[in-house]
Amino acid sequence: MHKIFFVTSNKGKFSEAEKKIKNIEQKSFDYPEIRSENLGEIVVYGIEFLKEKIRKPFFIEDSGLFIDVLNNFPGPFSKYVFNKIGCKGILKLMKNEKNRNAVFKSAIGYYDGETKMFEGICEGRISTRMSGKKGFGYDPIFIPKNSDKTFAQMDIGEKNIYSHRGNALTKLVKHIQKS
Ligand code: ITT
Repeated sequence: MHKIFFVTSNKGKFSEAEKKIKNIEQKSFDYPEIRSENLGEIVVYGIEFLKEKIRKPFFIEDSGLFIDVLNNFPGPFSKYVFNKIGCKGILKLMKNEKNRNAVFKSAIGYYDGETKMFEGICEGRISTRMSGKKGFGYDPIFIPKNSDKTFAQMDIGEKNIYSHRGNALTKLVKHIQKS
């Protein structure tokens, strides 16, 4: 079977995917990301742009952190906000806040001649301080439900069990196995 390309510039995302799908290769290729509250829409647009340019099969993934008390901010702007204010900035915004509920969401679009979408979510909370050195992005401040560790305190295998991306990847793996 052909290698599957994961089109992403994010090494952290790729390492998580590689742990679940052996036959993949990271590919860097810029594609436009539209502004939408809906991650699925962003992904579908990306696939439409890429499908004539990249050898199939390939997939892309869009994800974000949605914080309850901040009206789901930063959501689809998670990367931009992370680059501007980082985990420390989010902790500042959440200072003295009792409601720390947050959700990570992931949408994967897979193209092998037709487009298939797979979504995953991970409920959890924003910690009161940064902990852990693993992972990327908001991992040091996100504690998934049913755990007392941040994602940054977990190795990739453990994070994948809980995470939005791990969840979406499981659905993708099932699809690949049956096709
Ligand atoms: P692509 O090239 O795949 O688009 P990206 O980093 O630009 O990589 P996104 O546009 O999907 O990815 O941005 C999502 C941002 O949300 C990402 O840069 C992180 O800051 C944050 N994020 C998403 N998933 C995360 C996770 O599992 N752990 C920590 N932060 C995460």
